[in-house]
Order: sequence, then structure tokens, then C-alpha cells
Amino acid sequence: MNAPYQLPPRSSAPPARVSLIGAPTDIGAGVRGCSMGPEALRVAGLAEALEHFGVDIRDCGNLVGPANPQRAAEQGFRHLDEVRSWEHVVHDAVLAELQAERIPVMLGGDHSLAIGSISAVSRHCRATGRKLRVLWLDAHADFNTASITPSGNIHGMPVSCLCGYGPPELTGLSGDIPAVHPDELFEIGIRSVDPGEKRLVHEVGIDVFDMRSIDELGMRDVMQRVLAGLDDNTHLHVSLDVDFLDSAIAPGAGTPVRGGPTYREAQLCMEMIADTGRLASLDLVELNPALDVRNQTAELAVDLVESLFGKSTLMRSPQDRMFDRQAMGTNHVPHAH
Ligand SMILES: [Mn+2]
Repeated sequence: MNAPYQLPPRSSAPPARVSLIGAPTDIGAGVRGCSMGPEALRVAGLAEALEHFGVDIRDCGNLVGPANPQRAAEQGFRHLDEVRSWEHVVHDAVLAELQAERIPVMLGGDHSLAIGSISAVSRHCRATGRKLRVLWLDAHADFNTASITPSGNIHGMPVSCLCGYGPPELTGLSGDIPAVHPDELFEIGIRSVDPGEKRLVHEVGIDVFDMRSIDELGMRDVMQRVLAGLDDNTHLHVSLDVDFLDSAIAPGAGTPVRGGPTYREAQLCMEMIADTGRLASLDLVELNPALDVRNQTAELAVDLVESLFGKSTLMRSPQDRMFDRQAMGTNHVPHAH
């Protein structure tokens, strides 16, 4: 009688070491409420879900920064001083976890906070001689500047600031300008871009895989392109704005846009990132519990993060995944953090 089929054992590499860092502020957003994001993700069981399949997890609690003064824009920015304070706090907390060889997961909070987290990642990569790749998963390009922004909300500006376009107190946080070179960053899922922003994104040469690319090429092809050429010396950072997801499945986003990736497309995106074994830091931002329905968007985010850290919903053997990695031009053991 044949032995029952068993999946081969997973990699013997040590489990991922993950640190949750709450950044409860909506200082850079137009709609208030994403300051409650970290708590909603905890209530949805983020730590327990990762712990369940062997991740070594530490919850660092919540950072503290200035309150939201709800002022109007001044010279193209809303709350620039307060945003700058938050970025420093986030930068320092993320850098400390990277230096402790852990994977920081920044729980926003609005997307302006990625200026702080990715500046820390950039600084760390320079200090350790690693290459950087950033995947920006979002409905929006987040490439506004003070002169072209319709609102002054800084959560619409993090990519431009990281690429060196913005006020020096935000562009220089990593110790080098730009913190991220345009060829190190890929935007995926984009479907809502302001006219001035569109022009600037093209001028700067950001690689954008908008929803039309995902429709035409398919998520698998898009992900193979953005993950091509990763090697053992690459630090992969994922910045996940929950408005990346179709608004029908993720109502709890500050600026929801319809026509985004479906549940399965989003899962495939996460699984292909997990297959590379290179994920080294993550932002989970723009979850707005005030707009959510029974915490479903937080629960969906937890689902996706599980996949990002290797929980596969597919019945696939490691050999199949090895084939995918070869197709991607990468070749190494998964989960080798
Ligand atoms: Mn965003």
C-alpha cells in the first residue's frame, strides 16, 4: 500500500524574526481614522496568525508623536512639522529592528510614514552593502509635490520624497538624497493619478504597473517582472497601502478606489513575494477602521500578511516553487532570513 502523500518538509532555515511597530497617526491623510489602524490589525489577530506558523514575533507597541492639529495646507503641505516629527520616530524604531536583524513591520497610520520606514531601510542597506528593491502596492502613485498637490496631504507624497523631490527635512532622512533611486522602486496596482503627478512619474522614470498592465499581462507576469534579478544580497521592502485592494473587498481604506486587484490576485502577489525568500521589511498602511465594516479589511490584511510570510493557500510543492524562482532569475532557499 502506498504511503499517504506528504508535502516535503519546509526549509530548515530559522523562522522569520518579525517586529511589529505601531505608528498610530493620520497626520498625513485627508480623511481621519487610520490612526486606529495598528489596534485594528492587532484585534484581527496579526501577531497570533504569524506566530501560528512559526514566525518569531515581537510586538514593540505603539510609537508616540504629535497629535493631528487638523490645519489647512501651508505652502503646499498640511502638517509638515508634525509629519517630520513622526518620520523621525518611525525611522529610528525601524532602524533599531533592522540592526537587531529582525524584519520590521510598520503598522500605520497613513502612508506618509513610509518616508520614515524606507529611509531607515535605505540607510541600513547602505551601511551593510545591500541592494534595495521597493515594491509600492497602491491605488495611487503617491508622487505629488507641494507645487502639484491638489490637497497638501503628505500621504500623497512619500514616493516623490523618497526619490528626492520634496522638502529637505523629508528627503534627507536616510542621510543621502535620494533615499531610493527610481530604478529601485516599482509601483503596482495604480489606478488613480493626478495630472501633474502623472507627468512627474514619467519624467523621473518610475516603473509603474498600473491596473491595465495587470489586466493585460496578468498578476503572475507583472510580479515576475518586478521580482526579476533579486539575489541573496537584495533587501526587499514591500509598502502595502490597503487601497491597493479593490474597494469592494477592502472598504476600510481612507481613499478607496474601485477596479483594484481581486482577493486571488492579491494573494498571488503576496505568495510570489514570499517565494523569493527576500522580504526584509514591510509597511502596512492606510487601514481606516472608522470606514471599515466589522474589521473585514483588517482581517483581509492579516490574511495577506500571512501569505507574504509564506503561508501558501495553494497545494504546491517546493519543487514547483523552485521552478518559479528560476524563472524569476533568483535561486535560493525560501525563508532564509
Ligand atoms: Mn499610498
